[in-house]
Amino acid sequence: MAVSAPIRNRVLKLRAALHEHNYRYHVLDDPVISDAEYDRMFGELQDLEARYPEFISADSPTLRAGAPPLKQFAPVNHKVAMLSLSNAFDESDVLAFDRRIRERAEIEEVEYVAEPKLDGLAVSLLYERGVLVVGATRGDGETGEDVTMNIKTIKSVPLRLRGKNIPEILEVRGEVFLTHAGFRKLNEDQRSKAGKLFVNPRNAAAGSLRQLDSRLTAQRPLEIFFYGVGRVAGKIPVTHRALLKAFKTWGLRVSPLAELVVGAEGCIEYYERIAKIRCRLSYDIDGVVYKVSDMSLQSKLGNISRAPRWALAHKFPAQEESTVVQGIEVQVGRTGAVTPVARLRPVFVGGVTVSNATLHNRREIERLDIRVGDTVMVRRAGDVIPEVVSVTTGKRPPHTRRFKFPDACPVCGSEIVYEGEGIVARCSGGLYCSAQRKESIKHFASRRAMDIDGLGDKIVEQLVDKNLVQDAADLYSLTVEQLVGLERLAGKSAQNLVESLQRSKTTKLERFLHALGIGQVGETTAQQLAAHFGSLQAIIAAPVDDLVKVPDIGPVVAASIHTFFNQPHNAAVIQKLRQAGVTWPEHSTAPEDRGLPLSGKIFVLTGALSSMTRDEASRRLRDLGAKVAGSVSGKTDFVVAGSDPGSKVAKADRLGVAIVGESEFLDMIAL
Ligand code: D41
Repeated sequence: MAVSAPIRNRVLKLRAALHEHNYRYHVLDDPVISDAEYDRMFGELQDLEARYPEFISADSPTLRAGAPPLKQFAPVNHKVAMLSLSNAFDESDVLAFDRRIRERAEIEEVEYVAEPKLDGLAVSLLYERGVLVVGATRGDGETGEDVTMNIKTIKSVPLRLRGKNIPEILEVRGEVFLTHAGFRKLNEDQRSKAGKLFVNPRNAAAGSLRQLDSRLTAQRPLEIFFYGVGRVAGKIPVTHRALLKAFKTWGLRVSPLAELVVGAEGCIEYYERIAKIRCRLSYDIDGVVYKVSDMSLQSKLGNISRAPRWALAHKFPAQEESTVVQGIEVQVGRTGAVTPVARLRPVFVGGVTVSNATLHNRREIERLDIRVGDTVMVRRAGDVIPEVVSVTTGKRPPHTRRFKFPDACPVCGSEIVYEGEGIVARCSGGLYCSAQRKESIKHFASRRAMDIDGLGDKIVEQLVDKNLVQDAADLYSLTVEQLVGLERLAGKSAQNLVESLQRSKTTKLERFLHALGIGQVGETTAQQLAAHFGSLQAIIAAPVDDLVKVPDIGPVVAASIHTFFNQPHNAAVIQKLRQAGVTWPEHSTAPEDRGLPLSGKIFVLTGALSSMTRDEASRRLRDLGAKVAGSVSGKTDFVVAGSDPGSKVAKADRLGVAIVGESEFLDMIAL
């Protein structure tokens, strides 16, 4: 008995401290101790609870490590039903929603809280006197499953609420989800254990939450945002907006993107704004939700069937749809990479009609075991290339055959060689392969390279097939007479093409470099090379040691550039282009020598800025003499972190690179 008082005090102290640090980390995003210190305190508490079981409690942070497995989940009756949301698919649905509310309430203008609609799982958490007692899934809205042990492993879930004015009984609702990074990490772990891979973050979150062994759930990086209440005994604020504020003070995480908007117009403006940043968020959302903020108006409006009249989910175009594989082919790219593609029955997904999807590589084909005739899920998110995420094997027709990756290039017949642990297939034909020649000429002519107006893909293909051009330089000796014979080129457009070829000869060094199609050198690297060296001669002459001084250029890219300029046939094509009259202004000194305020400084931008786009921020920085790199390295001087930044901040932190927020950044560019 004599020992127990100091031990009890220590246990309580550790628990209180761990709760506090957890809140600072997950809700305020402002930790004051290191992860290692946290782990040490956590370990000490675990140890004490194991030795003195009388001090174990239902709100102990140690419960986050999980508990021994259950046989099954117990059912939980939702005393206040978990309603669903009515959906809107276009503006007219939003206008009708707002009109109905104005008419029923007889008011001019309605205030809504708008927030992103997370693509996760709805859950309900019951707090009694501030302590988490039950966590349940939504189920059918009436009855869910008791997943309390699993919910307790989610680090951003408070096991005990903090602050003042906490209702005696408070049931809160929220969405459990995984970030993209968390999803990737989970699948990597699964792969290394030869476990089952999840098709998307939502399925992975669902699988993790419905784990009978909560010690496994504890390993999964689940997160939560809270957005509403169920049963309440006690007082809560009278507007939804104030409720979300109270949530935050109680330690319940809410979406940082939630905001008050006015009328249908405010809703639609919000929708468009979120749609623009959707692809930059670190988690999946499938729309936005509008909720009447005034809670007395909410109760006046009531429900229609299973959905409240005062809330609306305004959906984004689906990013995943199902369709049927009509064929599987391989394509040969500019650098010889052989990529399998699925030809699909056209399907509307992510706002466009998709009829081809990449299958990435041989390993992906093996993983999916995709076959002609299969029903598949296709995904198109943001501006990324559509891809096949999964095969619905249950719908596979009889007599399908496994796809066999070819051994020879389907275009030139050269042997296919494998790189990168046998995953990346490459045609060994080089410029003997007409597919590679066609692609490199298309790239040369493209808008962001030499910008040759009127030289479409179909024309390039004919020029190569008819042997009128062998390489990009041959384009400049084409005559109107040669061109008029081609399909899609009547007299006038042949004339126009010759003129635009002439026009393209006066260009910029960065465009020319980009057009050459040097391995690993995209538009940004081309710009950085041009800015750093000022002339083509200087770049050709630069040893690898000088090339790596350019932002974003590491040893691999430097070696690729160096090798490119040392190939006799590349040197010959460059000479032929210059003789044909391709020219650009050259600087003898690089711009960084001009003594601008941020000369020589290397910046990396991450996350969204509220005052300007990233492009605009880059331009402002360049105007001030700074360089803007795409990835963080030891050479980086500053990382500018906007909202919802990515892994770059963590990397900067690791490398000791200065991280500045938006206001600091604005100060820097206002110099
Ligand atoms: O982010 C979400 N997925 C989300 C779901 C949200 N932000 N708000 C929601 N609000 C509600 C009401 C208005 C009914 C409280 C919801 C959901 N419901 C919901 N999630 C799954 C079913 C219903």
